[in-house]
Amino acid sequence: MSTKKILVTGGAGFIGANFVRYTAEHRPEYRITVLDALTYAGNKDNLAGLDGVELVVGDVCDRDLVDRLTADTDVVTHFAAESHVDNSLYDPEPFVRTNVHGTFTLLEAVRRHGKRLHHISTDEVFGDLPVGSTDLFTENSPHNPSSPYSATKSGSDMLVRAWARSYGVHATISNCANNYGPYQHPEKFIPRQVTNLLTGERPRVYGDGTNVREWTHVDDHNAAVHTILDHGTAGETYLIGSSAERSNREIVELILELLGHQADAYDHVADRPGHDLRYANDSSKLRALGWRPRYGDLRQGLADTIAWYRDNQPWWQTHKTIAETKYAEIGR
Ligand code: NAD
Ligand code: TDX
Repeated sequence: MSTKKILVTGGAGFIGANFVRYTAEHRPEYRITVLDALTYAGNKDNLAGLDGVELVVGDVCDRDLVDRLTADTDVVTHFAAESHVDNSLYDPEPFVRTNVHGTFTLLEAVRRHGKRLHHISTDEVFGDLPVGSTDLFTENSPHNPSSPYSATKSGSDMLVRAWARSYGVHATISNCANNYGPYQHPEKFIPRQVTNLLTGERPRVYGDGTNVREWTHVDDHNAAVHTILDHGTAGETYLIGSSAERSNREIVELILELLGHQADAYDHVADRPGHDLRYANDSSKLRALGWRPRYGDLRQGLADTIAWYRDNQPWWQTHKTIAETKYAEIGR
């Protein structure tokens, strides 16, 4: 087995840390270095118990640091981002900096050193689809972002496409739908509702709750990233999605049921400005490379996720208190 070095930006966040854990378990040929600024969303405890993983605390916009780490790796997977739509509406500046300038910094480093890059993105770059339709996003859907978050992720995707085409950078992009699983920050929808119930509060649903999301387990997302690293074509984009579409109301009702509450024991709060209606991906291009979601049963995946939050209150309690203070300021 020949060893390969992999640099994981944002590897102390939700999806990145799960990627590191998945890679350590399933792909022992990789030697892993994490570059993470440990913002409010990053937590070195997410990597606890992993021997041999090097954590470099630093900024993806730091040209010299990124250059040095890129020179010393074979592959870069780029997860680092500001990732929460509500935060982007409140304070967009860090989104422009990290998501756009950070991706630019990394692209210039992989260009200088001729390294392989996989860029992690979101289906939010395509805007939204009507609720009730069967339309799906494809790799050829035009970008039509709604929020500062999705606009800056769209900008980062465009930079990657341009660097691949004009400079021949060996880069691929994936756009995944909503993820769920362990280590997700309690500011996000599913962990917020689960931790509300675990602390005696009621779930809070924006608007009428008819907005639809396609939920993919984080391990399925990360397995897809490895499929693209192994079999993807440079310059190509791949959509990742489980086909498990649910309205926000359906998700909250399922969480309530799994935690033994009445299905209607939740509150509606003010809607998110510009709230995207529905996301759903056609992932047939990725499936042609051999990827399939393993968590076909959303109910079981959610039950496992709820159990993880129940067992790990010290991990989320402080994050939750801070997140709820921010939500109180914006009335949601
Ligand atoms: P997250 O907010 O949980 O983690 C982001 C990580 O990036 C944190 O560890 C943070 O410390 C780090 N980071 C932020 N700014 C940085 C900087 N300037 N330099 C270095 N590190 C920095 O996010 P996540 O949910 O794990 O998302 C990871 C990636 O996946 C993002 O690119 C996001 O756009 C994308 N994505 C997320 C979802 C989802 O449902 N969460 C779905 C599709 C795509
Ligand atoms: O308390 C809440 N109540 C509520 O109804 C919160 C936090 C959210 N919502 C709604 C808004 C969305 O319709 O739930 C849905 C999911 O919300 P988020 O978890 O904030 O996710 P979303 O805005 O869909 O974006 C997520 O998926 C795509 C990630 O945060 C992004 O990083 C990813 O790119």
